[in-house]
Amino acid sequence: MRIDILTLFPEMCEAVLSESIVGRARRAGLVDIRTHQIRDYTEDKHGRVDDAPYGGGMGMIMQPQPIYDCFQALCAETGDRPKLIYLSPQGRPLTQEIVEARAKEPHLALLCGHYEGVDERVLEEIADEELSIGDYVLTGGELPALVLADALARMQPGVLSGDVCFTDESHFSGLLEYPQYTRPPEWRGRAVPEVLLSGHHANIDAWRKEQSLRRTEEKRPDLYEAYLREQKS
Ligand code: 4FD
Repeated sequence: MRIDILTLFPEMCEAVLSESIVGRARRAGLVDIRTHQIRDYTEDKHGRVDDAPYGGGMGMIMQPQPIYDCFQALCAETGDRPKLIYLSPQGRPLTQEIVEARAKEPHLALLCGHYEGVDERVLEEIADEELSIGDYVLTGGELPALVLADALARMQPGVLSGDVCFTDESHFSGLLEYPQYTRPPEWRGRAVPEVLLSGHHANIDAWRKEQSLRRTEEKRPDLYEAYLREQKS
């Protein structure tokens, strides 16, 4: 899949997207993620992309023209019209379900707002969806866009190695992960649970399922209730 990020901070995005699993996936051609500097499209002779809000009030608002022209240039270059997702605190809360649905799209564009937001008219004109990564406010939409791009990239075929493949996540679906251990078998007086060293795979699976249930009940009673309801139906 291809993801185009429209931002005032492409270097911040590139820094994150060049590292680790996403960086490797990009270099391997498993996902095509590109960043675009919105400021390159301003028609203002001083390079401005923001202005004071009509009606008064705090802060600055991103003007519609540079964002619109940046998106039009992208459409012209690729010869298609990707779905554009605007990251904002007012968006629909992002979930793994949304990630898995959008990961099937061949091409997405992500718009990162800054200052106190974006002129409403350009959103009406080009935004297909508004998503939020949680109920808190950040200085810009870059971190939310990077969160979404990472979550989308790891769903692409070949990005995760076979033994940590995302299909494992649906194993006890709707429950939290069970605790994991590696060597050494004893550390600071703490032993690895004996069943994990037993080689008895049925017992290990049963222990992990029980741990997932107990942790979900303890840490996320909302998910636990949903899981129980799902089991009954
Ligand atoms: N919770 C999120 C997204 C963006 C953001 C911004 C309007 C502020 C948090 C539009 C106001 C964008 C989120 C930039 N903060 N800040 O997903």
